[in-house]
Amino acid sequence: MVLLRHISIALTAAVAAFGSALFIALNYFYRRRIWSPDAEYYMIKEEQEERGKRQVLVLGLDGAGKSSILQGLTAGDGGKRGHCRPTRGFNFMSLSAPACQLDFLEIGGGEDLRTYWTEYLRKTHVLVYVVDSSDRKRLPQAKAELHRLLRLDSQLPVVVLGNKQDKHNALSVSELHEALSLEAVADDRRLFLLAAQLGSDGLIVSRNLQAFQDLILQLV
Ligand SMILES: Nc1nc2c(ncn2[C@@H]2O[C@H](COP(=O)(O)OP(=O)(O)OP(=O)(O)O)[C@@H](O)[C@H]2O)c(=O)[nH]1
Ligand SMILES: [Mg+2]
Repeated sequence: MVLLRHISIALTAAVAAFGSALFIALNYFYRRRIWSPDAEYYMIKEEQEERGKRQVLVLGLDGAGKSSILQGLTAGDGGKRGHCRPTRGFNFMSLSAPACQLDFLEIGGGEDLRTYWTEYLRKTHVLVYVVDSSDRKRLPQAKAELHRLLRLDSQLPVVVLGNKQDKHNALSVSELHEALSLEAVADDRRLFLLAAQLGSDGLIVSRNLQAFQDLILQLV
């Protein structure tokens, strides 16, 4: 009888000790995994930077020419170029530079996809915002979306590409500057507006493609 009581006490103590250890272990495990947006933000950016990768987010209204520009960036190096279908999600392209790898990520510009844009801002080193310079009717919308993004991250460097300069009704760079209210952007923001169009052998950016790539590399 006495022996049984000892066994029962020993068992109870063992269960209690095991329970406490489990409780402490679970507590430690979950405390380390509490989600914090800031922590995640810095972790992702640091991880990318450690691996020598920089993310360039490519946004703009549907039809602005984002996918074509990604294709056009590599066309000069023998990359293929052709008609792009509307992006129904994401589109990804990498360029290897001597110092780092540039990961270009396009998110489709359809109205339903624009809600995802902001989620990717935090992982991004440079924003390339593409505007169809000939789509005068939708320029106010393009401007509103751009300024929404600018308000969300006051530090992010931005390159605005005034695309489709080959079209007869395209706004010039100075007209685009005004139409997009870029004079209202804070002076300390690193923001550039460049003219662009697609040529038969790839993307043509004001000055030249190398200057565009060098600019991105300076900003990342
Ligand atoms: N004339 C002219 N057409 C262009 C130029 N750039 C793109 N396009 C055309 O514009 C259309 C839309 O181009 P996309 O690259 O698919 O546009 P997008 O911004 O990726 O559109 P979504 O993926 O729907 O958000 C295509 O028919 C392209 O061939 C340009 O510089 N000049
Ligand atoms: Mg696209």
